[in-house]
Amino acid sequence: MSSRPRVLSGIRPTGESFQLGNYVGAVRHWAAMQDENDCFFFLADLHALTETPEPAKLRGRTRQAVAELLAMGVDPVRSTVFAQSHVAEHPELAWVLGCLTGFGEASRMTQFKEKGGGSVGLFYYPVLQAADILIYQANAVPIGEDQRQHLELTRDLAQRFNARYGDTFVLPAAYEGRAGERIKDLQDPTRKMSKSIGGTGTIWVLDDPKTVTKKVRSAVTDTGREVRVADDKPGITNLLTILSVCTGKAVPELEDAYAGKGYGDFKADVAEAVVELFAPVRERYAGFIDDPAELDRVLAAGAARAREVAVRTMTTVRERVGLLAPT
Ligand code: AQP
Repeated sequence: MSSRPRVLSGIRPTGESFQLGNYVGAVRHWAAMQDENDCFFFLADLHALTETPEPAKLRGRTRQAVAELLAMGVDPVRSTVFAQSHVAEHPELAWVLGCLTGFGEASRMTQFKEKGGGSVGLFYYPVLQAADILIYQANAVPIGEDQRQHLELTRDLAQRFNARYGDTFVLPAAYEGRAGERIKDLQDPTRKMSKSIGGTGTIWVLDDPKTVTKKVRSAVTDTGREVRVADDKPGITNLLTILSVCTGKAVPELEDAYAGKGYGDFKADVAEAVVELFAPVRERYAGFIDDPAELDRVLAAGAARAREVAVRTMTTVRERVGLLAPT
């Protein structure tokens, strides 16, 4: 077994492709943490089902998502890359954990409340998420602020299980060292850029250069002319964050560089920086997507590796909770 800390993270294969925010907030960090950690990265297709996507679309999108992850630097040799639904132990453990979750406890999850209710699947989402993490005995989970409550629930459930049935699960911590940049929608910079919103406010990782340029140029800006971060300038603040991430330059340095210049020049540079950032991703993607058999092989190999760990954990869980072993 690897002595490196085990890190687990997932992403839903929803939308047209991944968007700039997914890259900035998640996948670029995944790519960077592969040497020092034993990484398990999965496509959360079971979680995507809460939105009841078109079946053919979900299937196609899941394979496409693998190609995108590889194009963005996820390496299936160093990391275990798989589809959640290929490891049946995830929903199996979720059931066991659900039996330890209070109805009131699950009802308090703010993400569920924010979505205004919905299916039982959506209600169960955080419990499945806890199973995703605990089944691999993950030490750390790179999460955004919005996922903190779900990680707390995961730790509570692990502790509850361990106290009742004996030490079984590692308690996962939030992965430290992940920058917290949130990318906002270009058309409504008060909300986050999101796959499910789409439209001209979302930059897809696979957008061609012309489309990127058009979207950035028509991004909502604020009154005034100054290129600087401010609470009353959410549009410009967002574009500064994007430029900073793409160029590696700190925001104050960029504010200085654009002092006295108008929004036009600034937006042109932001567009160019995003195009440059994703040009190699688009190129690599074209190579990967042309070979679906290879993508399926990547998923099959990843699922086999993931299953090894998941089956081991689930065998212990079954025994501890008193399920009679099949003969
Ligand atoms: N705008 C964003 N800025 C920074 N990080 C972001 N993430 C998503 N949007 C931004 C991060 O990407 C990962 C994706 O997780 P997900 O696809 O499982 O769900 P999500 O967070 O709900 O992402 P989307 O794009 O908004 O998808 P939909 O529209 O389908 O819900 C997470 O690590 C998230 O923090």
